[in-house]
Amino acid sequence: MTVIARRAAIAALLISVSASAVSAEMAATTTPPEAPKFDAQTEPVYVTRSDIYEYKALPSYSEPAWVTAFVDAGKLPPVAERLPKEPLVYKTANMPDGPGVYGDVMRHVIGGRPEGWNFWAGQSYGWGGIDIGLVECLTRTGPLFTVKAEDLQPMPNLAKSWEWSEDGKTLTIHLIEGAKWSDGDPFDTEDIDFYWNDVILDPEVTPLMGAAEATYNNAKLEITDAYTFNLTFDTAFPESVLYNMAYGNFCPGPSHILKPKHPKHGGESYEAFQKAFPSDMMNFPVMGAWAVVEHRPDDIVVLRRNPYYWKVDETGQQLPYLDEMHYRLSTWGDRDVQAVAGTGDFSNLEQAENYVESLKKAADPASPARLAFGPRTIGYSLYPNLSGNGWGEPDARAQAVRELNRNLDFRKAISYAMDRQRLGESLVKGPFTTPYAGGIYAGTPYYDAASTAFFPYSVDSAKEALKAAGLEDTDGNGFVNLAGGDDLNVTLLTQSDYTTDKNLSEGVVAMMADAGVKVTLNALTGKDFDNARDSGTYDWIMFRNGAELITVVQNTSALAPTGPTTDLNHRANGAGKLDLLPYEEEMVKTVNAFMGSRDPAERLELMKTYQKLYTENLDGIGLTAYPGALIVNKRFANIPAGAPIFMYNWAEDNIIRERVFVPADQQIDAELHPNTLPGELGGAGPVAAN
Ligand code: BQZ
Repeated sequence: MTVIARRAAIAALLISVSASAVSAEMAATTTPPEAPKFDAQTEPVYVTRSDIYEYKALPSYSEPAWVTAFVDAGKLPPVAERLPKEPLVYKTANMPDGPGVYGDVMRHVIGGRPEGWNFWAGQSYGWGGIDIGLVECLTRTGPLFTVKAEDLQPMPNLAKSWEWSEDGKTLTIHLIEGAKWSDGDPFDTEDIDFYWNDVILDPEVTPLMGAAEATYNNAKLEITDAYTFNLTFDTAFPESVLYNMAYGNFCPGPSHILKPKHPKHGGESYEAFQKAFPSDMMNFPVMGAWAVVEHRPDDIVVLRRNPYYWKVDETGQQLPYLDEMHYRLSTWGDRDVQAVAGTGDFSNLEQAENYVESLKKAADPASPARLAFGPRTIGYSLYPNLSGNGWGEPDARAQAVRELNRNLDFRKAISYAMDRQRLGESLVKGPFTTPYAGGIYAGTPYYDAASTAFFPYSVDSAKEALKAAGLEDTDGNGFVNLAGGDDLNVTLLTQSDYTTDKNLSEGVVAMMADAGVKVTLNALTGKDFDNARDSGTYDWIMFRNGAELITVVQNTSALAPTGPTTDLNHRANGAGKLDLLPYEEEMVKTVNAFMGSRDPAERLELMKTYQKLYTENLDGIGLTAYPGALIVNKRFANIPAGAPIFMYNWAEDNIIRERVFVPADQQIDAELHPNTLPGELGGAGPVAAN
């Protein structure tokens, strides 16, 4: 060998040695970087739940004058007969602007589309607050952002009160008495019985939200009388179950309408049951403040006040104050644009790409809208599908990816490959975004930095981790190969309705390519995305996290695969089997212990254990977190200070829309069906008094 060749060989050896010496170690995990300071612009006024409302009879009640015309025409009973014995009474002292006046409309803009009204058989109403307003639930959690820590419990709603037995294994629930559906039919335990036996417990029926059968700890339900029922549990005091009776989970439907269409009660089939109330069928009975009276596809959904709504203010005015509600059927991005322009009235500013423009517009004193940032509770994670036993029926390629997903070194490679700072800045520059390790969000009650493992950006470490997972680029084309020689090819499921989801996903594709892994996007819209997510037909998914990683007490069972369908990225296969990894078994034990504990100190420790398990094992790969901003038109009154766009629920629930009003001198003339009420189910829509 010539001298030159020898020197070259030595140099190459030195480089390879130094390279392998340099990359022999993956970068050590750290705690997450300090988030740039970003104070929420407004703080809530902290109160107890009973400061907000109570249930009691008032000496007299009133209604909009145009509704009295229906009573005078014999089309409606007097308002006192339309209300429960003890209506839910919102307290004046908790109303930022006091009792309101009737009239006007809130004009929402949304990116979803209503499929039909059978929420209980899985039909979407299009999100954006439609379902939150139409389906009321046993308890309520949205407004809990204003509740003092020492009183933090779900708020009563259709369930007026509850108590536990001595041994904590029986929960007795008392419904509000005398409330009625928007068509006048009584709300009572007939509705509970149908919801429990013919929705929750019927394996052929899948509600739109919530892994119901696992959120009630396999409880047994027993009806006692028209307004009382018991739930009995195997374990004592599973208090988290009351959180899982809020929006999305225990929101009974109108059994007098649903039951006849259910196959167990004479209905034709499960498919016919699901499709029995199509989105062009008007006046579907609700417990919510407004009912649907018009739906112009891809244009607008219009709702009119529910004359039987079971809530009042302390002066006896039946709520809501607003007579009409609009949902303009557009895009989520357009919701921001219209809210700052004043052609729409509300937006959860959650797509960081729109922040600068929205802030600029809202900063103008003449701006029609108020914009207020809240805490950093919007965050995205990349979740590998962790099922190895067939959830989502993977083909050979997908199965090979899942085997890798179940390998911690492979998940470490993904995490090391993520330049989270750059991902965040690709959405918006400035103090908004912060690298997010995954798991419980920083700045929230159960977060503990010392229990949070953060894998810093390091392409070398990513490559080292891939090698440790048995993956190398054997054909030199820049992408690692599977044993059979093919390039590893991963699909990333992302929601195409949101610019943010697509931008982050494209960032992930580029960064994984730098690390040597080929990723291709599968961008789906709305229900298709939700269906792919829930059926497990994906390798990796880009997901905007749920409430459980913010408050921990909401949807707690979703923190781990505590049941066959509770977890986002690991659900049971067709045979109902969950092939949990050892750390997942530990997470399940920890979450179940948390749900069974009533000791605050113990609960804090359990969540430190959970956070360690989650972030050290990369159950999800956190990417970026940032604050959302609530944009509401300035004409609305009674908007609570510090309302986050998302915490225990979305702002459509948090701001308590039924007690929002517009002062008489600021009302606009935007009602499309003034002085009308919802008509008969299936009828042409709103009806006039005469
Ligand atoms: C808020 C929310 C109210 C669903 C939906 C949508 C669905 C998901 C999620 C959000 C929209 C808005 O979120 O983005 O700001 O108005 O409706 O429900 O993303 O695709 O399935 O979980 O809530």
